[in-house]
Amino acid sequence: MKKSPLRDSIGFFLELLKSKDGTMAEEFKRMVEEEQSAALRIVVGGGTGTGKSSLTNRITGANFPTSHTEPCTKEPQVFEHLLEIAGRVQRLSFCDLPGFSESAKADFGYLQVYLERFLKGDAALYTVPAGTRALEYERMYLRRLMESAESDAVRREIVQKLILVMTKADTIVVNGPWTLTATPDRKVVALPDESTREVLKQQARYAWLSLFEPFADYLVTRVLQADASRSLTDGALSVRDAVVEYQGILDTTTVRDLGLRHPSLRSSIQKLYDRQHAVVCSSRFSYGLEDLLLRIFEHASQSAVYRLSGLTGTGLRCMEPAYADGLPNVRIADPFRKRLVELKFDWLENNRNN
Ligand SMILES: Nc1nc2c(ncn2[C@@H]2O[C@H](COP(=O)(O)OP(=O)(O)OP(=O)(O)O)[C@@H](O)[C@H]2O)c(=O)[nH]1
Ligand SMILES: [Mg+2]
Repeated sequence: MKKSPLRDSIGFFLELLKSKDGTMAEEFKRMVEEEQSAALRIVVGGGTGTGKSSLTNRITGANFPTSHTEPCTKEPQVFEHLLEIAGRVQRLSFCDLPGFSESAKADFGYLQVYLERFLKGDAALYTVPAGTRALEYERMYLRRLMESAESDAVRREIVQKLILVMTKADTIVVNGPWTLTATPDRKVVALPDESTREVLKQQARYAWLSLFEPFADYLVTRVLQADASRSLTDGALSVRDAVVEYQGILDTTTVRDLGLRHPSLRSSIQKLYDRQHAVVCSSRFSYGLEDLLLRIFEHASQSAVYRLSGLTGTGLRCMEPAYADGLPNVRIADPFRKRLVELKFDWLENNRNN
């Protein structure tokens, strides 16, 4: 996506808002329109079989081939998708890459493809499946990718674009199965139970640290806090023009200490820490996909969060009843009678007018 001052600087955005000059307002309008019409370029990389093509298909409606058994995607494949959010259309261009760990020869060939595509993209997803703690190969591939970058500036750019995605969350079941429940508009959503949610969160942190720790020097995590207008610097934490930023890796002790020193920033500091986790999702259960989109938007453009504050109702949170009926290892909660029912969707039909 083309760089624009709006994209680069929230300070500039705020200045424009303050301006009473009509030409500035026109300029602002033009830039917003330009940004809205540009496609966000999202690149999806990771090991073979981690679910990259399935994720791309589920989010965009593409129909890329997937395989239960063998390495499948051999060339980058792009699908452009129009997402309607809060009455506006956002163009999303997803580039699904071949997976690494297929063979040493293939992996070597894909390295240049990864480097080129990651640099062209606005956000680069790096997928690892839930439940995996053997992450050395993922780390090594990332290290190779960084080594093949031509300069420190390029390495920094790659790290800034990376979003770690933990796929196949539905395969994690701790104490009880996932629960399917119906929404008022007769769709179905899947939710993990408390223990599964907690384990997924811990796995998301573990995977994120495993992948990002070697590149901590390049890492900058940012969130917006509209009322944080006063600049400050406290070690690795800084605030400027409503952007709260942390350089490097946050731990829980630092989160607590910073929160005590800067109470007005406490929730932003917690958000920064939450960003330092993989985004947990499941294509099969349509779980976590809106969170992933929001993370992509925030990553790619600070200003985007203003126009995307209404990012719900994309349909990505829900499944069609007929599809959900075929899912294994789930139980169903009847939201109307507040009880668990058997794995059938007749009740959905029976309760259509409730
Ligand atoms: N349980 C579960 N399985 C999934 C999910 N997403 C993908 N899979 C399965 O994982 C396998 C691999 O999926 P693909 O989408 O082909 O994986 P890929 O990363 O594109 O693989 P390559 O093209 O070889 O790199 C298939 O059997 C999918 O059905 C998910 O969210 N949950
Ligand atoms: Mg694939």
